[in-house]
Amino acid sequence: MRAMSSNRNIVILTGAGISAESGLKTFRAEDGLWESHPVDQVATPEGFARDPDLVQRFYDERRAQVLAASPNPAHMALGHLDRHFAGELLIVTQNIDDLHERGGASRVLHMHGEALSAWCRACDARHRWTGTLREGPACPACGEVAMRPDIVWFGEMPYRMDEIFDALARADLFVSIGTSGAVYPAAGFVQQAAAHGARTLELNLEESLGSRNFDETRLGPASELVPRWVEEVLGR
Ligand code: BV8
Repeated sequence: MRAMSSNRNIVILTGAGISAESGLKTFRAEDGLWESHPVDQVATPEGFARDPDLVQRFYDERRAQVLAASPNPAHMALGHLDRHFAGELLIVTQNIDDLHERGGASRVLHMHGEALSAWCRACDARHRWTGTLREGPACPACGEVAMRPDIVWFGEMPYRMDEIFDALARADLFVSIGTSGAVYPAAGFVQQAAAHGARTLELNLEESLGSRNFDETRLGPASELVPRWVEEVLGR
């Protein structure tokens, strides 16, 4: 198989596992996020319609945790890659935290939205938001009280899918880091990249639902695997 350092166009998909060592909960661990709040209660439009206060509080809590968290060596390594890799690079993240950006990466696409963003359903404006939404603040743009978390819930269309599909079609390397492969369409990206000839690599703590779809799977914590892989790609 060709050397890691010969790749010129890399797409990286990250999931909750890359932020686990920053202290942010994953979803499907036994003590995971969905453990205390079933998905359909807090991560669907129906759940929000049924009990907006519960959902606003759930994401107010996640927003505060994101602000209190710090990037770990995996985020820092991807930031280093972003600054030094001469080829094309796109980090598609399922995560709603901003740890990739705080780790120094800039070519980041949040396909499931962002905890630090509020979306006004009256005028469609989006605002950087570090406070709470449970009190029903007025939209800074239109003054209406109609703001929701800027998060893609189950049943909603992920953001910027065209850009993602285009990047997958052009990639010569697809790397999945810290995701269980449980949720679509993200879980299908590995097959799309492979169908266009990309090499596929999975870096994860344990076997995932999609491991059989990868050319290579390396098991271990992201904070160890990612810095090592970045050195390989940069040919160090
Ligand atoms: C949609 C935001 C239409 C909320 C999330 C087939 C095709 C298309 C859709 C579907 C389909 N079948 C079913 C569907 C519907 C649904 C779906 O997939 N359901 C599942 C349950 C079957 N999908 C949707 O509704 C999506 N929308 O389909 O629109 C469409 C169709 C096609 C094309 C375009 C549009 C919208 C889904 C988005 C939901 N929102 N997040 C929030 O954050 O609160 S999902 C949420 O769970 C995450 O964002 C992530 O995407 C997903 C999976 O989580 P992971 O990140 O993988 O985390 P998890 O805990 O599961 O795993 C962690 C992994 O890390 C583990 O493997 C663990 O071993 C590892 N790990 C742990 N520690 C470490 C580690 N690895 C390394 N180091 C460590 N230290």
